Amino acid sequence: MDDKINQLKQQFNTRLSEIQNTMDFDKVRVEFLGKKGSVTSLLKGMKDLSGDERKEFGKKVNELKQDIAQLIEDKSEELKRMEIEAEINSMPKYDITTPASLTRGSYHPITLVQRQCESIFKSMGFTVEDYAEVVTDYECFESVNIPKHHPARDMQDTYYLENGQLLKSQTSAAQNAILRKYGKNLKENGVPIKAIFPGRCFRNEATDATHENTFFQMEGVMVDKDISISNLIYFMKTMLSEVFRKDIKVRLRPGFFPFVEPGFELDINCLICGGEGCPSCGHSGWLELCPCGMIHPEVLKEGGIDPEEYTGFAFGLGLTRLAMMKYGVKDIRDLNSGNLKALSQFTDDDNE
Ligand code: FA5
Repeated sequence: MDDKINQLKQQFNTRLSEIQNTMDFDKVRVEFLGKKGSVTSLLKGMKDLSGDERKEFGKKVNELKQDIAQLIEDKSEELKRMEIEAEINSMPKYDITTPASLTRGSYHPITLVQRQCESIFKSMGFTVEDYAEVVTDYECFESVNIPKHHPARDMQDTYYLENGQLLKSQTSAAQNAILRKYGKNLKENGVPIKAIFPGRCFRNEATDATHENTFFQMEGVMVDKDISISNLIYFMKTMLSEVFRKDIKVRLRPGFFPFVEPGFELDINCLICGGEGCPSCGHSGWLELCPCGMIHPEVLKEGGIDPEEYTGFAFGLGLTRLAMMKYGVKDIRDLNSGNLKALSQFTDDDNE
C-alpha cells in the first residue's frame, strides 16, 4: 500500500508542477481530494486491510491528504503573487515627480500681436486699459451715440443676459468710461487723453473665413486741443509699419459709425493672396481692419468733455484679423480652434 501512496505523491507533484494559473488549482484539488478523487479512492481500498494495517494506512493517507492540501495552498499563494507582479509590471510606468511636460507652451498669436500693439502705443505715450466683457446697453450703444432702435445696432447683434446686460460687441463700449476717467486731468492739467483698450468682443453672426462670433479688437482714443485727421493717420501708419515691418498697401475710405464724424474704413491689402482675391479677404483683395474717425461731439459731451474746446480721434482695430494677416492664417476660425499643434508654431522674438 505504501507504493500506492508514493505513486500518488509523485503523480500529484507532477500535476502541481504543470499548474500555470490559479484557476488550475481547483481542478487538481478535485482530482486528488474531491469525493471521487485519487486520495479518496485510496481510502476505499482500506476495507481489505487488517486492523493495524488499516490504522497505519489510514494515518498515512490522512498525512498525504494534509500534505497535498498544504502544497496546493502554498503553490496557489505563490502563483497569485506572481500574477499580481506580472500585472503590475505590465502597467505603464508613471513617475509623479516628473514634470508634466518638458515642452514649453507658446503664446497665442492674438496675444503676440496684442502685446506688440500695446508696446507700440505705450512708446507713443498711450496707457493700456482693461475693460469688462459683460456691459450695459448704455456702455455698448447709448453712450456712443447709438440710441435704442438705431439701425446701426443691426450690424452688431450680440448675446444678451436675462438682466439686460450684454456681451460687448465692440471695444467702443469702454470709450465713455475712459473719457470720464481721464477727462478731469485733461481739463485741469491739460494732459491729453491717450488710451488703448484691447478686449474680447462678441457678435451673434454667421462665421466664415474672416468673421468669428468671438474675436478681439483694440480700441484707441486720443483727445486734446486741436487733434485732427492728420494725427489719426500718423498713428495708424506708425502702428501698421511697426507691426508688419514692411511696406503694406492700405486704403482709407469713408465709413459710417454713429460715434465718429467723419468716419473712415481703413482696409489692408490682403497679405494672404497679395491683393488678387481669395476666401480670406472675401475675394476683394482688401480686408477691413481698422475703422476710425474723429470722435463725434455727442460722444465727447456724453463723456463730460466740451466738444467746443477739445477734439479727438478713435479707432477700433480688428486684432484677430491683424493676427491673421501677420501670421498668414487663412481662416480666422483656426485662431479659436484650440488646436495646439497649429497654434504653437507661432512665436515672435519681439514678444518672447
Ligand atoms: C466697430 O466695431 C467700431 N466700434 C470700430 C470703431 C471704433 C470705429 C472707433 C470708429 C471709431 P466694426 O464693426 O467694423 O466697427 O469692427 C471693427 C473691426 O473689428 C473690423 O474692421 C474687423 O477688423 C473686426 N471685426 C468686426 N467684426 C468681426 C468679426 N465678426 N470677426 C472678426 N473680426 C471682426
